Amino acid sequence: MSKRVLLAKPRGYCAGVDRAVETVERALEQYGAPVYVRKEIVHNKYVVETLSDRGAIFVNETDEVPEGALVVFSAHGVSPMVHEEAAARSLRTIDATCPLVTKVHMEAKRFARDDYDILLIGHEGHEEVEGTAGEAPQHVRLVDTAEDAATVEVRDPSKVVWLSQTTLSVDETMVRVRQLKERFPDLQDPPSDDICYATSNRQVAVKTMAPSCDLVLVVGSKNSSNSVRLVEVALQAGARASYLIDYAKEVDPAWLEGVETIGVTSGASVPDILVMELLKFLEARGWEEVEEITTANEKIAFALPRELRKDLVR
Ligand code: 10G
Ligand code: SF4
Repeated sequence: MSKRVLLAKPRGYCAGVDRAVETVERALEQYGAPVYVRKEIVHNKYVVETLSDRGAIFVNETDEVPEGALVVFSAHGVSPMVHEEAAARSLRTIDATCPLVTKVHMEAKRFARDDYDILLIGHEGHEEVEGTAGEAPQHVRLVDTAEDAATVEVRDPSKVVWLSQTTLSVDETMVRVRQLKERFPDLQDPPSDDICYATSNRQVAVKTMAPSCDLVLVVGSKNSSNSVRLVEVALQAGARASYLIDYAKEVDPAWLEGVETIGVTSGASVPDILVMELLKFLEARGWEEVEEITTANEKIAFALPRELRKDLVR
């Protein structure tokens, strides 16, 4: 049996996550603990635990933050109401919303101003969707399931646009759009792709390797939309099995029985140290050969939030 690992590239941290995690780290250095963070800065257990150990306090809502304290908003974005609530409590805020999420917020605002109905494709209850919808609650209709697409109502079918969450399955989103366009032939496309480069690049990489894999292991947390999508994409693209794990120790030995080729990748919120630990775990069990499958080289990086940069001494 020839055991080998195919390692997807790109995988792991995207530019928005890198910036958000560094924002909390630098805020801790600059202002000292505690630094409050509204919601998980990114949807990764290890990241949240590590930052908590260093003095970050994760809360669900701004009313849990003491008056006048410092709070960081997560990479997934917040609605204007959250900014207002923070201002009402005189909180100092640093907004770590990814600029690519902000771009979608701007689109929502612009189309709402032009009085469009906005069909927002995304997962109900996800923080990003709540933030984007909050920009124009009177104009946004959420489309999550096929049933939503079949039943959603609009005021004027000639003035409708679709936007989306940034971390969806590219293929499934297109299915949803086609479904919507059958009902609303004039449905306008977003001015540019809302599903971001990192989400789509990670899906392309996993799609490329999945047909050769008996098993695809995706490192990522259960509440991480883009990580969960990678498992689905792996299975759709022909992997015989695929699982999402936070840590190498979660690999069930039964998954490895009769397996030769294992694909490994990770979600956009996952530090590469967790992938390296998984490779070590697999190496100890005979999977010593690792081949990287590169489908794109990512060079994008974002500057830290302005509110933080102004205080940093370099
Ligand atoms: O994939 P989701 O949106 O659940 O988030 P994540 O924290 O696991 O990954 C990074 C993506 C974002 C910050 C949303 S734009
Ligand atoms: Fe930004 Fe995309 Fe990363 Fe979300 S997944 S933080 S939109 S780069």
